[in-house]
Amino acid sequence: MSAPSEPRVLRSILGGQQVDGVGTRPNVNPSDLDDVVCVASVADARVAEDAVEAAAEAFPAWSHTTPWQRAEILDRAGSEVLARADELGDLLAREEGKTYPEARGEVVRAGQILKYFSGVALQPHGLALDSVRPGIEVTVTREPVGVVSVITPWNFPIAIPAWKIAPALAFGNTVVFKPADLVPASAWELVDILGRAGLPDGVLNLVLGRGSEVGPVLTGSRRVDAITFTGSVSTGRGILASTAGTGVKVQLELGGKNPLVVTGHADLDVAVECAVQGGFGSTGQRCTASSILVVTDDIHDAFVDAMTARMDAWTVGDARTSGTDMGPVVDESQLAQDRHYLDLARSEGAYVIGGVEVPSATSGHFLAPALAVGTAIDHTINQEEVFGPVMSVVRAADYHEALALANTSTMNLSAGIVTTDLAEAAHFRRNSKAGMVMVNLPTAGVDFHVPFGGRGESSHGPREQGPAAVEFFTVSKTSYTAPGIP
Ligand code: UN1
Repeated sequence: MSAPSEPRVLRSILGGQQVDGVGTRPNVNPSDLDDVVCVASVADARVAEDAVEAAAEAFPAWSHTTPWQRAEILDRAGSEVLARADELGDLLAREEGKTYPEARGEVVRAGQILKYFSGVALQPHGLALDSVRPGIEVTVTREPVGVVSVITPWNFPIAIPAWKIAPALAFGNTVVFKPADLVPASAWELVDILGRAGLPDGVLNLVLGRGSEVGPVLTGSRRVDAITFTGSVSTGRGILASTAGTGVKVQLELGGKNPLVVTGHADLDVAVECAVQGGFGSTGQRCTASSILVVTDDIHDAFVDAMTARMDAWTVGDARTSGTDMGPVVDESQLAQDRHYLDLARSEGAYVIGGVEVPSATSGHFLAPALAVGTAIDHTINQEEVFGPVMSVVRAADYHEALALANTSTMNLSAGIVTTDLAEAAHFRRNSKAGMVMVNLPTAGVDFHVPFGGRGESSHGPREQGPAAVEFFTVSKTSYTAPGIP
C-alpha cells in the first residue's frame, strides 16, 4: 500500500483484473512539471495479447446480451461520469493541461455520449421488406463486428475514448482500449466506471502501454476484428498499410488543417471570438482547431489589429487556476514543434505576433498564443498540422478567392466562415470541401449526436458519432426467407 502522499499506481485492466506491467511511467502535470498525477504501470506486448484474448472470450456472451442490458450499463456509467464532473474535470485538466472549464466540459460531454449511446442501443437499426421476387421476405440486420481495438490520442482524454467505446459496447462488441501514454488517469477512471456500472469481465480491457510495444498487437492480432484510431496522419497511415489485405475494419480520424474564412461582411467581434476560441481553445491542440485564417482584403488590417488586442488580454497559465484562458502545451516535444513552425513561418517571410514563452510560478510548457501574419497558402505553416496555439493569416482579394484558398487544404476536417451575408454563408456551406462546415462558429467544438469526420487525408472509413456510428461498429446481414412449403 502506497503512502497517501505518493502518486497512485494505475495498472492495465484485463478480464476485470488489474495487471502489472513491466515498467513505470510518471504522468506529469504539464502546468507543473513537479506534480506527478499518477504512475502508470506500463504493459508489454504479452499483456496486450492477453487483453485481446480476454475480449475475444467475452464476445460470445456479450454479443448476445439484450439491448436493454447494454443500455442500462451505459446509462449508469454516464450518470456516474456526470455526477463526478468536477473531480474528473480537475483530473483531466491536471494530466492534459486544458483549462478546468474546458476539461469539465469534456467530462460532461463524455457522460452525455454514454447516455446517448445507451439510447442508441434500444433504437431500431434494421430493415424488413418484401423481396422483388414473390413470396420472399428480406431482412437487413446489424450484428456486432467482434473485438474492437480502440486507440485514442492525448488531447481528449475522456471524450474520444467515450465516443469510440460507447458505440462499440452499445452494438455488442468487446473492446481492447489503449489510451495515449500522456493521459492514463482519465482513461483508467472511465474503464473503472464502466466496469462498476455492470460490464462483465473482459468486455472492456484497458492496456496502458507504449504504442510501439502494444500497438502492433492491437492492430495486428488475428483475433481483432476492427480498429478505431484517432491520432497522427503518419501512425494512421501505418495502421492502414499494415492491415491492408487482412480484412480487418479500420476507422481513422487523423489530422486537420482547418481554415476559417473572415469576409468584409463579418461582425469583427464575432470573427475575433471565433478565431481565438477555435485556434487557441484547448491550447490549439485539437484536430478541429482553426489553423489558417483566410481574411479578405477589406477587413484584413482591422481584423489583425483586433486579434492583436484580444491576444494581449489572453491569460496563459496553470490549467486549474481560475481566470486562465489557456493552459500549457502538453509536453516538451509538442512545444518544440510549435516553435519549429513559428521559426519556419518567420524564415518564409511571416511576421509573428505573440508566440513567446510565458514566465510562470510553476515549471510548465507555457507558450503565448501566436499569429503569423503575411503568410502565403503554400508556406509550410499553412501546409502542415501544427497542433498548438498557433494560427496564420492569409490575405484574400475577395470571398471567392478566400473560398478557393480554404479548399486547398488536404486535411479537410472542418472549415468555417464568419459573415453576416446570407448568400456568402450559403455558398460557403455548399462549396466548402471540408467534412464539417461552421458558419459564425469556431471550427472546433462539435456535437455528439451527429456525424464527425473529414475528407482528404483527415479521415478514413465510416464517420464517427451520432447515427453514423452504426456503420463502423456493426456488420450488415441481408437475409432472404421463403415460406418453405410448396
Ligand atoms: C471538438 O472539436 O469538439 O482529436 C472535438 C480531435 C478531434 C476531436 C475534436 N477528434 O481533436
